[in-house]
Order: sequence, then C-alpha cells, then structure tokens
Amino acid sequence: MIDVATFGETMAALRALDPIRLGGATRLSVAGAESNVAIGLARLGHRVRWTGLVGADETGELVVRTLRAEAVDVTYCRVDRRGPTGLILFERRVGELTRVIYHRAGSAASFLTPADVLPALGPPPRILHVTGITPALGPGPAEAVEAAVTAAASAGTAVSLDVNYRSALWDRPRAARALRPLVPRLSVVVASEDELELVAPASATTEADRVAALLEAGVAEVVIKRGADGGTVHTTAATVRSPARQVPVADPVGAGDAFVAGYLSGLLDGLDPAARLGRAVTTGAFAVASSGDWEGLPTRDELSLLDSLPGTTLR
Ligand code: KDG
Repeated sequence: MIDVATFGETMAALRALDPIRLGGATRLSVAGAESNVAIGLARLGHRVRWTGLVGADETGELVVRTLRAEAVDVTYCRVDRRGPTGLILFERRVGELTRVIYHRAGSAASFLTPADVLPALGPPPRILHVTGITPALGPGPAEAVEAAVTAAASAGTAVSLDVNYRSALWDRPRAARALRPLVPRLSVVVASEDELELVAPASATTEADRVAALLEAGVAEVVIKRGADGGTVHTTAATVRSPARQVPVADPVGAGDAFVAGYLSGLLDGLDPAARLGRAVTTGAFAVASSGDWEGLPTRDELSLLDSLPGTTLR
C-alpha cells in the first residue's frame, strides 16, 4: 500500500552561483514542490508515489531516474510529446537572496489531466498531497487537482494541500478562486502566514479568524510555515508552536517542502501535533543547511544529526 500519493510538475533545475546573464558554472538537478515532498518522505522510509508528465527529452529522463533512485514510485509517470520537460533556474543574486526563473509555459507537465492522476490513486493511499502550484499550470492540471481531491476524499484518504502560492504563475484572486473550493475536502492545510487568505473565506481578515474558519470548514489541522520563526499547528483541540532550528543557511529554497515532508511523516507515524511539528522544523532545517531543494534531506537515522554540537565530526 502507498502511504502518500502526490503529483505535479518536476522540472530540470539549474543552480547558478553567479547572475545567470554572466554565465559561469551551474549545477543540474531536478526540482518540483511535490517531488521534493515525495523524496523527503521516501528518505524517511515511507512508501510514496509521484505522478507527472515529462517531455520526450534527456531532462525528462533525469527527472524520472532521480525519483526512481530516491525510491519514489513512478509507475504512473509518463512521457508527453506535446511539450518539453520544464526548466527552473535558481540564481543566487545577492547573499541569501535567490531569484527563480521559470521556463515552464507549454511544458509537458502542463498537459496533465484527471486521466493521468486518478489511476495513481488506487488502491487508496493514506494521504494525497497536492500543492497550489499544480492548478496554476493550466486547465488540465487544475481539473486533475479537483478530480483527485474529490476521489481521495470520498475514498476516505486524508488530503493535504500546501498552498505554495507562486506569483509568477498567477495572481492572488485567481489562486483564491481555485483553492477555496477545495477546502471542505481537505484534512491538512499548510500555508505561510501570507497564503492563509487564499484558502480562508474573504470575510476572515485576521490570522486567527482564518484559522478558525478553516477548522470550522472541517480541516483537521492548519499548519503555518513561518520560515526562520518555525511553525504553528492548529487543531480543534490545541495550538502548538515550535521555533525553527538554528542552522547555517546554505540554500533556503525547498525548506517549505522539507517541512511538509517532516510533518506528513509524523502524521503517518501517529506522532502527536508537537512531535509532528518538531519533525517538520527538523527536516526544514536540513533543507536550509544544504544546497539544493532535496539533496540534503535526512534519512530516518539522520534525523537526530542536528542535535550534535556544531563542529562535530562523526566517525
Ligand atoms: O519550494 C521549492 C520548489 O517549489 C521549487 O524549487 C520548484 O515547484 C517548484 C516551483 O514551482 O516553484
């Protein structure tokens, strides 16, 4: 049985140390919010399935090969010849400020439809995880999210949504119109403080009101990602907060996905909200302290590594 099913767009990713327009060395990898979560969960020993479309190209091969190597099930992933595998460029512009440049319009992944994802949901996984990036990719991907969330919720699968608003893909009113209708079918909502308004009713104007409205609509847990300030989990029974773990910042991109992987892992393991959040801030810290979206994510044995004193050498 699959623990977590997820789907979306995974792109070839180029990380540049200098401004892109100056050229210089880059490192080629892959990146996609949902596959980052999938890898994070697989490293922690959970059975995860990622589904998506890649182009008939070498970067598509790289995406599938990378996920397979990370023990992510890609049974329902397929090549679509109508577009190439998308490309994302990460440019370390100044200090810790990273600029993201997409080349993904018309990509193979933008042709995703419900027919691509629904077969990947049987037999029902324990959790379906989707992000607000997928409905921004086009009408087919938006329908795929809608259909998958409906199918999963009616099969008794817990549905998790990470809002993951991407202003380069759509504007806030469009995102709110697409994401708010999903809420009654969601068990877990993950959002940063400024993303909560995209899922909560427009009448709710404070964070507390937005959280209360989501819980009232039937969401079991509202998880707020606060970056360097850690996170908060609200359930109808309790509110739990955790500070972030203090680590040297190597590359914060991907920390939100790592946080989600840690949180869902804790949920699958039956941990209480405080321990789930503790795992989330730990996996988030691994992502912050290492280069790449997912490369530095921990295996289960490595979760306690950050408890070692700074400068420790493990032999
Ligand atoms: O959080 C990091 C990822 O979201 C990013 O690297 C790639 O999925 C991505 C996107 O659409 O921005």
